Amino acid sequence: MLIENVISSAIIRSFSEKLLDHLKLDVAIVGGGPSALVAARYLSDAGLKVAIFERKLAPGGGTWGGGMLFNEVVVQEDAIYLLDAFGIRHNPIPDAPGYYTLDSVEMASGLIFGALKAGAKLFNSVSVEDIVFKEGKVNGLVINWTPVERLGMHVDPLTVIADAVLDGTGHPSEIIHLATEKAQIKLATPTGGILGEKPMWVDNGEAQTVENTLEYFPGLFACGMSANNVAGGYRMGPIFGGMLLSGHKVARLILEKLKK
Ligand code: 48F
Repeated sequence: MLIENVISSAIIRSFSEKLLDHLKLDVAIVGGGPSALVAARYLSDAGLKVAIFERKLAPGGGTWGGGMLFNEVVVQEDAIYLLDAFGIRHNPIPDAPGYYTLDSVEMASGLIFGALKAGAKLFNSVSVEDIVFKEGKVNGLVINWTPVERLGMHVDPLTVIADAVLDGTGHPSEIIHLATEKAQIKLATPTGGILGEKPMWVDNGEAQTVENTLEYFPGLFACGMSANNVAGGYRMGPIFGGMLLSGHKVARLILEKLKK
């Protein structure tokens, strides 16, 4: 076989095997932002079959650009153990004990690498456009290529099935939106609906990100800014401890739910 054919057939075969092997999952994660990447790592470490579906070509969500494109972010003391677990370096801020700066590109790439090394699979340039909803339960995701979505091509999607679905889509909470609008799900919030994100209040937002990380409907969990949007939490800008802790918390919640 010519090398040109070897390369093409090897890529097509190994991608197809990967996708086929992940059509039935323990946990289907939507979005490859920081909270979801931490969740993916700990769920995979526990032996679960996990895949992340990320709309963009590059996963990492809102981590790459730091604050206003100054590519540094801040993490506080209580989440430093997670940076250490991923091997991501950090520097203490001299006049703010308990707070650290780190390179946002190292954080993004470190979280991605850590999740993949733990065994999670990542399907990038794939958009989740709907949920599978059968007999009152969220059973999986409806996926399509992002270029198909972006170009508005009339192409039917495919599906993946999962015991748990995690909405890690950040500020818009896209999957929980879909679930409330299309399946008329009542969420575990005071109104049964999405309360909507509040403006910036850093320390409050950081604490609420973790508190709001919950199972909002049987089989449907939210982490990170998605959880804050669902439960009406404050935003916090380029401090990421809450995101990392939210990812670790949701992994524990899902493991407890699936009892694996
Ligand atoms: O928003 P994002 O980074 O998620 P997060 O873990 O972290 C939030 C912070 O980055 C930042 C912040 C911290 O102060 O406020 O915003 O909550 O990443 C969400 C990812 O989900 C992808 C999107 O491209 C991004 O990479 N995404 C969103 N909707 C879909 C999706 C979808 N329908 N299908 C696939 N991916």
